[in-house]
Amino acid sequence: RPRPKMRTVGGTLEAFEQDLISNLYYQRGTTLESASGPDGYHTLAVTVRDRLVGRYARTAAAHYQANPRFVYYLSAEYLLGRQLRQNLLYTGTEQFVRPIAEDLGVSLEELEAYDVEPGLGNGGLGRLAACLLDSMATLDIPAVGYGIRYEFGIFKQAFRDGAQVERPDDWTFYGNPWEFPAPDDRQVVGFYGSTAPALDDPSGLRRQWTPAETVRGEPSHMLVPGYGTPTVNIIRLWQARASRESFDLSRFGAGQYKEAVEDIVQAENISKVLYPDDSTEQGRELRLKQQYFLVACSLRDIIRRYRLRNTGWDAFPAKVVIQLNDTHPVMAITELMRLLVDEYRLDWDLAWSITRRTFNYTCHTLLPEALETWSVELLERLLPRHMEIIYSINHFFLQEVAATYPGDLDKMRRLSIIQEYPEKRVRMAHLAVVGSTAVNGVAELHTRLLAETTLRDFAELWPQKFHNVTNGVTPRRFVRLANPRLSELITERLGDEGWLTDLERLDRLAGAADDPAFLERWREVKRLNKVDLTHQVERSTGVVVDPDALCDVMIKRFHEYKRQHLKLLHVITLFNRLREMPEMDMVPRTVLFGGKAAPGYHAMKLLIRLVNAVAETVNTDPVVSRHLKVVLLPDYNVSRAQVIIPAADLSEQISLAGKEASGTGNMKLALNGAVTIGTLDGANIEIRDRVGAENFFLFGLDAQQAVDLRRHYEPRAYYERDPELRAAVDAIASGVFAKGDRSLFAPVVDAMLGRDEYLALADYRAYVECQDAVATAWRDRDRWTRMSVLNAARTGFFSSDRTVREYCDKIWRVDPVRVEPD
Ligand code: 26Y
Repeated sequence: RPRPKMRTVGGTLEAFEQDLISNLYYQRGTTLESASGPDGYHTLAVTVRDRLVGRYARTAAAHYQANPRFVYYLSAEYLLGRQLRQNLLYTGTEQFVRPIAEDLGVSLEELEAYDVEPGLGNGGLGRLAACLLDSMATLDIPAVGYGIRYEFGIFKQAFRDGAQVERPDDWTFYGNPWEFPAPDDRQVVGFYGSTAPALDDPSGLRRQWTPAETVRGEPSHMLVPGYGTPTVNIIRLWQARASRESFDLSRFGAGQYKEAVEDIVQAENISKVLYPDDSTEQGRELRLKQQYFLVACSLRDIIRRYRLRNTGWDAFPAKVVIQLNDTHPVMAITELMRLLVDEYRLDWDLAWSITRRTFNYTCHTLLPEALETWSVELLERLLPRHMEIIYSINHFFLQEVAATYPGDLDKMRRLSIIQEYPEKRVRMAHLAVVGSTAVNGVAELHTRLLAETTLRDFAELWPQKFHNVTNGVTPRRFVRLANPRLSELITERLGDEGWLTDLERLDRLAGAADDPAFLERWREVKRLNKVDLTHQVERSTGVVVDPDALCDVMIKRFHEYKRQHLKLLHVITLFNRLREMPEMDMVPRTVLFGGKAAPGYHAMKLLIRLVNAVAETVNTDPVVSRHLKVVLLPDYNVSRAQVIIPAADLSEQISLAGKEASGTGNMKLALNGAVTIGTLDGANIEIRDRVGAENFFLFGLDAQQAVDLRRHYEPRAYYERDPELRAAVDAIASGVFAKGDRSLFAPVVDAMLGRDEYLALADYRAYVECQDAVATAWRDRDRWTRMSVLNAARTGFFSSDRTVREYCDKIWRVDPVRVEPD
C-alpha cells in the first residue's frame, strides 16, 4: 500500500513510526511483539503529545518574551472530551495513523477505545469552558484555565429496571497520558483557625489569619492546542494532597491504622469528587472547601507567574484578567484582597481598586434557586478571615449605595452582599458583581432578563458593567471531529478548510440549498451518520432503530425547566394515536433522549424511569413500534454527543421561555444540520433570527407571557379541555407504563396537574401542533434538506471563536501573541 511521503506540520510518517516504536520501548518498556492494547494506546498518545510539547515550549517562550496581559479562566468544571483524535487532528498526524496501524495489525478505533474522556463537569457550563479554551488557543490569546483535578468525575450512568444508577468515574485508573504533573509549583492552602489584629495597622483593616489546617495543592496541566496555529495553552488542574505531617507515625506504630491516616483522607477528600452531595452539612462544607482550594491555589499561581516578569502591584490589572465562570470561584475576590492587604501589606483602597479591575464575572443562570449563597456561620468557621473581608467589602459598598440612594433602606437590603433573613448568608453573585469590572450574561435574552430581574438593582446602579456575550461552540470538535463526512462535503463545496477558523464562511453554502445534487449528498451524509448512530444505539440498548426514520433528539441534563416531560407527553400522544388508528400513515420517528439527573434530584430520577418505561412499552408494541421508537441512551457525555449530534434531524430546545440561560447543544445541532423545534428561550431566539423563521419550528409562550400566566395558572384546566393531553396524562396515571402499577408514576402526574411549575401543560397543544408541522415538512424531502442546509449555513455566528473575540473586545482587552511556527 503506497504511503504518503510528504512532510507536513506533523513531520514525516517515517519519523512518526520511529517515535512510536521508540516510545513503546522506552516509555512502556515493551516491544511490538508483546504490547497490549493499553500499551498501544499510551504509546500513540504520548507520541502525538510529544508533537505538542515543542509548540507549548515555544508558546511559553513567546509569552515570556512579550509579557502580555493574560486571561485566567477560573472554572469548577471542564468537559474537555476525548483528547486523542483532537490532538491527531491538531498536529496533522491523523493521516499517519491508519497506514501505520494497518502495518501493525491494529485499528485506530481499537486504540481509541482506551481514550477516556475527563468528565470534570456536569453540562453546559463545563463544556463552554472547554470550547472557550479551544478558541482562545486558536486565536493566539495568552490564557490559562484553572480547575480541580477531581479524582472522580461526573458519575457514570446506567439503568437498572429503568432507574438511573450512578457508578463512580474512575477516569485515571489506567493513567492519563495527556497530563504533566508540575510538582514544583505546588501550593499550600489553609482552612479554619482564627484571626488577630495585625500589629502596626491603625485602620484595623489588616489582620492576621492563622489557619488550623493546611492542605497542599498539587498541579498538573493538560495541553490546550490551537487549531491551525502553533499556540498551545494549558489548563492547570489542582489535586489536594495532605501535608507531610499528616501521617501519624506513632498512631500507626500503635496499630491505630485508620486513625493514623485520618488527616490524609480528610485532606485528599477535597478533590475527590465533582460536586459532592450538598444535602448534608458536611457535604456543603466540602463544597466550599473545594471552591476555596481552587481559588487559593490558582491565585498564588497567577501571582507567581506575574512576578516572573513584573514587580510591584500597580501593573497587576494590566497584566492579569481573571474570568469567573459563574459563582463557584467567586471566593477568589476575597482571597486576592486577603493576599494584597494581609500578606503583601497594601492598603485597603489600593487593594480593592486592583481587585475590582482584575475580575470579571459570567452568570449562567436565571433560576433564583441556582444562585449560590453560603451561610455566614459556615464561612466564619472555615474561612474566618474571608468572612471579615466580606463584611468590610459590604460595608464600603453599602456606603456607596447610601450615597447614591440616600435613605433607601430597602434598596440597601436588596443590594447587600449579606442576606439577613431567614438566616444570614453570603450572596455570591452579589459579591461577584461588586468585585468585578464586567458582568456578562450568555445570550441576549438572558442578559436582558438578568438586568431586568435577577440583578436588576445592580444593573440600575452600574449599567455600564453589564454586557452580553452570546455563547458559542468550537467547530473543530463539534463539526470537524464529530462529523468528518459533513466536514468533507463542506470543504469540497467551499474550496478549502478556511471555514473551520472562520465559521461565518458557511453562509456560502446557502446557494447550495437550491442545488438538487448537493441536497442529495447532504442527505447521504446524514444517512450514513444515522447508520453509525443506529449501531451505537443497538450496542448500548439492544433497540433496533430505522436509520431512515426522523431522528428526533433531546440531549441535555434532566431538569424540570428543560421539560423532558413535555417531550414525553408528545411521545405518549403519538403512541395513543397509533394505538387508536393502527393504519394511520405516521412519519416514522426515533425519539432519542440523552442526559443525566443529579443523584439527589428525585423528581428527575423518576422521570428517567418513566422515559425508560415508555420506551419499553412503545418499542415492544407490535403496531406502534413500526412507526415509533423511543430510546434513552445511557451515560450521555461529550463522546456520545459527538456521535448523536451529526445524526440528528430534529433538535429539541423546549425549555420554558425565560429559564434557559443560553443552551449550547442548540448551536451544535443546528451547525450539524438539525432543524430546531423550540421556544423563544436563551440562544434559540438568536438562532431563529439567523436561520429564518421559515427554517425553525417555533412554539409556545414567550418569557413575558410565561410570567403573566404563572400568576393565575391552573394546569387542570388545560388537562380538562384537551382530550389528547388528557389521554396522555391518564395513560401515565393508569399504569400503562408500569405494568398496571398506578402508584409508581403518580408523583409525575401530581406534579403536572398540581403545580406544573414550568407550564408544560400550557405549552402542550402548541407543541403537538408544531410537531405535526414538523412531520408534514419531513415528508417533503427536498424541503427538509433545504432547511437542514440553511441551518448549518446560517449559524456560523455561533462559533466560540466569535464568542472569544467578543470577550476580548468588550471585557478582556487582550491582544494575541504570535508563536514561532513548526
Ligand atoms: C452550585 C451548583 C449546584 C451548580 C453546579 C453547576 C450550579 C450550576 C451549575 C451549572 C450550570 C450550567 O451548566 N449552566 C448552563 O450554562 C450554559 C453555558 O453558559 C448555558 O448554555 C446553559 O443555558 C446553562 O444552563
